[in-house]
Amino acid sequence: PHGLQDVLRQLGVEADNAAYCTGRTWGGAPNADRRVINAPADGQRIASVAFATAADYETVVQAAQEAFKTWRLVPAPKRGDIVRQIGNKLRECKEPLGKLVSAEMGKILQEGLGEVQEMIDICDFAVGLSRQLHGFTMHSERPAHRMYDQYQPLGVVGIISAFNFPVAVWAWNAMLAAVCGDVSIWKPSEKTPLTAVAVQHIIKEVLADNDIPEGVFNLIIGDAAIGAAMAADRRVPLVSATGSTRMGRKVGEVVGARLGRALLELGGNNAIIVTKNADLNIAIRAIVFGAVGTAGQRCTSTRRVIIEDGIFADVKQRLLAIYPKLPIGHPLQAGTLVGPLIDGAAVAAFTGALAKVQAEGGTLLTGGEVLTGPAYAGGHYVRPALVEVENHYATVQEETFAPILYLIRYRGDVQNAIDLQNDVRQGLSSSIFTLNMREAEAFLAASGSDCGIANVNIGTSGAEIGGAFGGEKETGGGRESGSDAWKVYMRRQTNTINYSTELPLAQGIKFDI
Ligand code: UN1
Repeated sequence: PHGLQDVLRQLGVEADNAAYCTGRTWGGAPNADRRVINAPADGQRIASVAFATAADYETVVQAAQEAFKTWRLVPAPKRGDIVRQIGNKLRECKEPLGKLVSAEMGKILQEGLGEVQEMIDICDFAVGLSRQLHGFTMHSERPAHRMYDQYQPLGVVGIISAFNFPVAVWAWNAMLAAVCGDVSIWKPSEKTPLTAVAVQHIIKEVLADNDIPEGVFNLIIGDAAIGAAMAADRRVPLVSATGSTRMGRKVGEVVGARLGRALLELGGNNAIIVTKNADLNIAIRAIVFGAVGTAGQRCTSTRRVIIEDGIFADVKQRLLAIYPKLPIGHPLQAGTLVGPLIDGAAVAAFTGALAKVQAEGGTLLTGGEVLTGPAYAGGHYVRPALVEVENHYATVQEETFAPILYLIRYRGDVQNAIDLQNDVRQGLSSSIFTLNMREAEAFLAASGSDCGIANVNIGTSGAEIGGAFGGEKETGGGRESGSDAWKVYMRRQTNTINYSTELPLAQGIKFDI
């Protein structure tokens, strides 16, 4: 159905032997545990994938370490040229890869294509970066001395990615790591390994064309045990993990215990503030895309809308006019805006959160049904829910990875809205809709939003790759993608060079021998 077998063929993925890891092509150990990947849209089998063992992990790390020895010496702009070729291949494969993302993850085709575009964009960004990677120069206090700092490749970077952005978030990490002279080991979500296999085939071709060892980009498909091994492994100086706060806390603790670096991009509880000075036409568009786009499964999805009392009823009515008409259906079907959730557990989390929030006093305004019937057979479809709540409810304080939007009222000054928006444990993305300059600046001030992303008249989701991406508090503190996020992928070194015939000591210390 939907030509998926053609898509797999175009991408070089064998439906019954989809496996790939490391430096050497790997079809899966003969006794490998094989998992069947079913489409979240209709339960149809897409392919089966071999899972790696602890021994496979060892092979992968060794291939990565070996490749690092040569890759770190390749001039950065030449590394950038490899990334440029990967970006070009992704341009050629945008259509089938976007379709596979959509089929395997369940996001609508437009968003699947958007995700591949995000990969292409980060490739372009990384190519430019490969001629930069700047350090500073400083003036030495000593005569005929020179000081500067330089950034050197770090080593093996472990990348643990989540199902919801099965390929883009890997690209943010792997492409920056590559131009920085690092090699990477990718452990994709066990829910979405096929897109990873497809991407690895693309990479493999580029590496072969350029005589670069395959170990520069490694893929290992496995379960949480592989992620745990990576977190504990001193040969992996940086582990970048995207996913739930629960997962990230474990990774962060284990990496921290060995004083390694962890780049964590975890849960959000993102809010949009709507003041009486908002342009409601654009605010409503942003709220709906943020809340129901990707069926509420982005870490940047809008979970809360904090609305000024005087316009609360109006905003609620406008949302109530849209929600019941949202086209929910197969993600590859033209016209669909809301696809399925990833699996049955996600549906259970959705219904569980709705039951709990109502028990706490929340009012379900619309939606919340689990959809059944022929159009939804075999899939994990729900109707996005709108719930009127108070911010302090335990359920509202949690991130539920599903399309539930909480409407919250604020009274008085915009600072009251900002305080509510900050009053959660997570700190990823936030926005305010207002045409009033004082309100906008209050939101961006030191006493404003405490999130890693704070937008004005733009929703919480759909960030461009050029900015640093990540958040504070339980979101984990890491920054990926644009701006100077590359620095975490390199080791920093301060160099002082003496070209005089004397050895003056710093701080004017006399030490005559
Ligand atoms: C994620 O959900 O993990 O800003 C990443 C956005 C996308 C990336 C989301 N560019 O919504």
